[in-house]
Amino acid sequence: MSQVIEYEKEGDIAVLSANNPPVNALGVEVRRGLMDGIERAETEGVRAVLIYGRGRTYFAGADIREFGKPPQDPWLPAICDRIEASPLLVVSALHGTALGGGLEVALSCHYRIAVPSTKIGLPEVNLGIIPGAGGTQRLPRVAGVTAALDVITTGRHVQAPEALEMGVLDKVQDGDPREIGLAYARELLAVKAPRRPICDMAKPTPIDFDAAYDAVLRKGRGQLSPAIAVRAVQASCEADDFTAGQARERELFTQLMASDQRKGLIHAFFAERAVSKLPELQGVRPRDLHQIGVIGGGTMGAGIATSALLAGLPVLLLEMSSEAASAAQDRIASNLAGAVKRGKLSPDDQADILRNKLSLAVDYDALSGVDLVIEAVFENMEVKKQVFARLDAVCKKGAILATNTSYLDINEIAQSVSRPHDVVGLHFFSPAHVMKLLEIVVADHTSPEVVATGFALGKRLGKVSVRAGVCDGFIGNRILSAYRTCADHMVLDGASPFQIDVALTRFGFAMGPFAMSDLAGLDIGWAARKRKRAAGQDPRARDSIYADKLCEAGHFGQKTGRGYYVYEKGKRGGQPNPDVLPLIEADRAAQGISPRTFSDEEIVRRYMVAMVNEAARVVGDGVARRPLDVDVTLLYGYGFPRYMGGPLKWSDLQGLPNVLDDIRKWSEQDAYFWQPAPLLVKLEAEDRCFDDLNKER
Ligand code: 3H9
Repeated sequence: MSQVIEYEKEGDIAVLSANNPPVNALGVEVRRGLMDGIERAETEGVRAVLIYGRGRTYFAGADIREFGKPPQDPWLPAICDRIEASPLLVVSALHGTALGGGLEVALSCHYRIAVPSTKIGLPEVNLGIIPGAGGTQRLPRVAGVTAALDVITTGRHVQAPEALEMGVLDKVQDGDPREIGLAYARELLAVKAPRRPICDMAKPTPIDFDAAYDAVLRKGRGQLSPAIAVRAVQASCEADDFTAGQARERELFTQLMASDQRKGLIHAFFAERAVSKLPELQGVRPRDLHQIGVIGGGTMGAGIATSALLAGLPVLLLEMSSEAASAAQDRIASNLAGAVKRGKLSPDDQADILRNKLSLAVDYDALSGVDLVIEAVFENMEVKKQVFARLDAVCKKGAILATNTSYLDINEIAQSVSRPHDVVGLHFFSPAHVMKLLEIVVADHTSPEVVATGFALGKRLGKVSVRAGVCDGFIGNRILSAYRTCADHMVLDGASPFQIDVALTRFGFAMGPFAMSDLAGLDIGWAARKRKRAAGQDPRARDSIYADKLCEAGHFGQKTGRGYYVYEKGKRGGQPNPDVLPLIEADRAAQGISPRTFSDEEIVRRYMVAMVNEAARVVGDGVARRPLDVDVTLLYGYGFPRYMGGPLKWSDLQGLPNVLDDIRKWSEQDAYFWQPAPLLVKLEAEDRCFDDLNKER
């Protein structure tokens, strides 16, 4: 018998228990074990079979690591059909997460019982595929088309009580999965409950599938799998019989399995789990965090404080005056009210947080007891240094001193304290209580224990944390600066900001770069440009002043109601600002540029290639440890379409030599901007790609 599926007999019930940690994924050995177990039970004269998972969960799905490799028999769909066709009564007892192929195995059993904390779901669309072992045919038969489409196209996890209401579960009961499963099987045998194969149930009632397809496609912003899932569910209503529906599911599943979107999404799945695995942190114990301090209660500081409070961490917030402290408290209260509205926090917990977990102070001495303090003050080196010198004086030994700077040199900040090993960058993204990305910026002297504490804090706050090195903009903003510059060049040469935004959102970005600048505040880019010009730019670098003109007129984007777009109060999004094109035309005229037309394809290609080129430099310089660190940063902080896996996965899928060809071609017009990153040239020469580096590091 297989190692990962254990076979036992309990009276006239055969028990098949899965033991394939960590999540009982349905790899080939598990599938063989299930097939053998069912066959053996049928020859041993038992009356029923119980299937359950040992450890933390029932089957959490097919083994994703097998995707893209040659399939190995027996296939999961065959196992599901075999279980369903068994003449014995087959029962599954669920706990943990019964997801994807796991739920499909459960649906092929005749009865399902689960402990109340169980979550079920068919999250395949999040991996760029659809359920491929009968899920799109069986779920609509038990739950109806509307509920099945909701579960399959969103991939959401459904709690056991809701799954019971849907008809997916037959019983929910507290207890040990094996015990409740055995008791339920005995109960069913005692009442001579019939076998109940879902494949024999009537076809579900159809809905308007074309409308559902269009709605899901629009919502997916270019992601195909949820829309294709609609077509598979449609087959459960329209195919001649269950087998024909399964065949349609298989055809669509196979088509998606071969797609780049599947490759991108699976890369994203493993990359986001790999980012926190750093060899230098193996065995390093993070410091304990009982209370954290936040300096500055503006949008960023209040967001960071909210994030910590929502995670149950007491926060002491320092402001310059009691008026400013009270304004910060209002901001936090409003953030928490948003969390209540979204169902993430109960009103009682909200009141408790404001009463007992949040403290306000105007005096640095109040920070003497905190374990970690994050400053979110004005983005200016001198101001930051003063803050750090004061923290150095008041904070207890072992307290971590963190800066939320987006660009500034953390090594220089660390020089202003007597304990540079305790200094780290914790770069949150606005709004900090919503955005999932946290860059943990490691300076020259930051100790591994401090880095490990940063990662532990990120995990506690529910963030995806990425390690970054010190440079202007770290991983994300440094790359942003390059592709944003490329967009500015295209504007100078003839594209409009509005065309660029539309081309990129059609491509799949959550927002175009100009709408994004309006959201972030045009003053940020303005300050960065002034800093760069003051530091002295290379004379070969192209510059533009049309954006400065907007700022000089006091237009900073959404916060002032006017930027590239004009924003009307109460309305979502903005309309193109009519002042922008004349400013651009003036800039072109002053530089003697005759504008040309750009196709949307060229806009997207230049933007993406500029992103890849800078990302390759960031990896080459060691600012990002691996290409996957860049990918995760762009996915979680910059609205990069997840189904493309991140810019460096996109580059691998495009073919690195093709990306380099474009850079070389464009460098004929602008040899300064389009210098190929040395790492790209090296990988091309070695006939390797970014994924090879991911595997090595
Ligand atoms: C499918 O089923 C297709 C079928 O319809 C048709 C087939 C024909 N495979 O997330 P965690 C690893 S598609 C392999 O940190 P958590 C994961 O990489 C599948 N490995 O834990 C990690 O490894 P490591 C549908 C998997 O408690 C470790 O397990 N199912 C798989 O935060 C722990 O994972 C899904 O999409 C897998 N399926 O969350 C479910 N799943 O320690 C995907 C996990 O080396 N999984 N690993 O980094 C999840 O959503 C979460 O992992 C889960 C646990 C909620 C289960």
